[in-house]
Amino acid sequence: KGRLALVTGASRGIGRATAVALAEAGAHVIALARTVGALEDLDDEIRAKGGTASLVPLDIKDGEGIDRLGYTLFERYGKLDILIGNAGALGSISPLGHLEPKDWDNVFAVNVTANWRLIRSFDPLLRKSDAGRAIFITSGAAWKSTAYWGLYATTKAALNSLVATYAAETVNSAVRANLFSPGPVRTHMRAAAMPGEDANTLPHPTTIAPSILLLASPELTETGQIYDMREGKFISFRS
Ligand code: NJP
Repeated sequence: KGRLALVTGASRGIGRATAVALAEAGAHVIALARTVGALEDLDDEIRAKGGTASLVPLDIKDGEGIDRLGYTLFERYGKLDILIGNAGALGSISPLGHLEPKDWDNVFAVNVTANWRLIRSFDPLLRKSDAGRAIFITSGAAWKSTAYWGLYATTKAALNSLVATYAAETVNSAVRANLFSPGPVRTHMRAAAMPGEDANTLPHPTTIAPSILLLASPELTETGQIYDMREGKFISFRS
């Protein structure tokens, strides 16, 4: 309650459900994505539920835009309590030899570089919170070696390493940084990855969001871990 949360990729899917759940729990949500209409729709839903949000229409690849958001939030609030690095890109599911360099660069920019820019800009604000929480959405693909998933999997493995490093750098502060692995969820990205799959068999994003909120709680002590939604517990990626 009364906490300030930034959610990237808040326009649909897991990010949108998380933004709504945070607002319902009393946080003011800064909702970032590219699609303005979908952000406005999110704002309507949050207001209807008695919550508040600020909308940030931005391409997460715009590093200077992320920096400007950092300055703005610092001036306005002086801190950030919760950072949810959720925005993600899938890229092509193709043999490594068939991937296009443009696709490779784009998926790295969204899944890895943008999350580093978020850490770079928001680490000082998270440290100003009495319980800064950074949560990044990874994927089990990172530690499986599945043919044709190499681009997405490699970016999520890099994200895991990035967040583990951030956790190590903040271990003596009040900041806790963890990864969240949702397993298959009924979203646009999953439908793009697995055309023909019966989406009704998959959990809805609204059933995932409460577990993400657990990682945002001030009582959380773990850091540098992966919370596996399907196992319902933290798994260490050093094991
Ligand atoms: O994806 P989707 P999910 N700049 O496609 C935003 C991971 N995950 O909810 O910009 C700014 O419905 C996009 O907004 P917009 C996955 O890797 C999923 O499934 O308006 N925002 C939208 O809000 C990802 O990290 C599954 O197009 C950008 C959001 O990102 C996270 O969960 C399994 C952007 C994507 O919504 C959320 O994915 C798993 C940009 N350049 C991990 N590019 C699963 N669904 O099964 C995209 O293990 N966005």
